[in-house]
Amino acid sequence: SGAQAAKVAANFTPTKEDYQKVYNRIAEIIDEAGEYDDGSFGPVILRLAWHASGTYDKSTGTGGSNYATMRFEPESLHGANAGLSVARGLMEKVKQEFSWISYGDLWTLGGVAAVQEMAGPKIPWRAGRIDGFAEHATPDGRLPDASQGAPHIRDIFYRMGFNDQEIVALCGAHALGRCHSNRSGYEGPWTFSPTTFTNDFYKLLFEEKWVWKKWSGPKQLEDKTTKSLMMLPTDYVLTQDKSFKKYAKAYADDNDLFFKDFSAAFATLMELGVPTQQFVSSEPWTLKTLDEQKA
Ligand code: ZEM
Repeated sequence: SGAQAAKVAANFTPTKEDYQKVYNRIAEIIDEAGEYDDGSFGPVILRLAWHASGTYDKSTGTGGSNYATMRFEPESLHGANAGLSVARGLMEKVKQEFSWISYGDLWTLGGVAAVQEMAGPKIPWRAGRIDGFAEHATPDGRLPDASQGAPHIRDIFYRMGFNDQEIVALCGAHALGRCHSNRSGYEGPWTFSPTTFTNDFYKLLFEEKWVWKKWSGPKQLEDKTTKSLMMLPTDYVLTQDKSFKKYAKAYADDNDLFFKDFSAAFATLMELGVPTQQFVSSEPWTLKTLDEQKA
């Protein structure tokens, strides 16, 4: 009966295997991008997970991934979130199939799936976020502004609780995806393989000569050799600031170190704003890629 079904649903306690099923569905959708960008929804799904988490303010305990407040206006309309309706729409399809999952868990699991399916490091992940309300939405200005310098980058990421090493590691995500002039105003990809997770972002920063692009758009750099790649002012700062440069160089020289440090910092990012007692397991889970499950 209907009442019985409702009772079963209410008593349903998802296990690691249930979250693996959600992961698998997201992984399939990532590859169903057709003509969209470079044939992958991975980068934009990753960016949703980052913007859902990067609003955290450790001094007030507000923001972060717990309540998935980007579902609400005005946060959904913040300039920094332009274009992320694409990713939220994709995640909504998954939510229709797995209605028991919270939006915060769904979006952060999307970030994990995007990194792993694009050949990145394994990201330990825990379930337990709950859906919040519009009143939990965060004010505009909590996410980084790409036109700014080192002091701004530090203000934003120190507010989340990160240090210089973690900042530089996290920014390596710009190996993936691209800028869209109709979203941020910036244009172009950072690397030649925008759907494969590598340390190429750092390598290119040091190996290419970067010059200011001559155009009517916002100030960005282009590589002098092919003029087909880009760097944001905030990306270039990672080679100019002494402390940032030390880590960027280390990641350019050592892909394993980058993978290890990115994984740790990204796992932390995904948990910002989630009270520890909410997590359903004390030990994080490592979910399998689609490829690993084929074996
Ligand atoms: Zn990004 N990012 N980001 N970023 N980002 C863009 C795209 C992507 C900054 C930023 O302003 C921009 C991190 C850090 C920082 C991704 C992941 C992560 C774009 C282009 C901009 C302007 C948006 C567009 O036009 O579509 C700044 C200033 C950052 C720090 C200083 C961190 C940390 C990330 C994850 C860990 C990803 C995957 C994209 C590509 C999105 C896509 O649609 O292809």
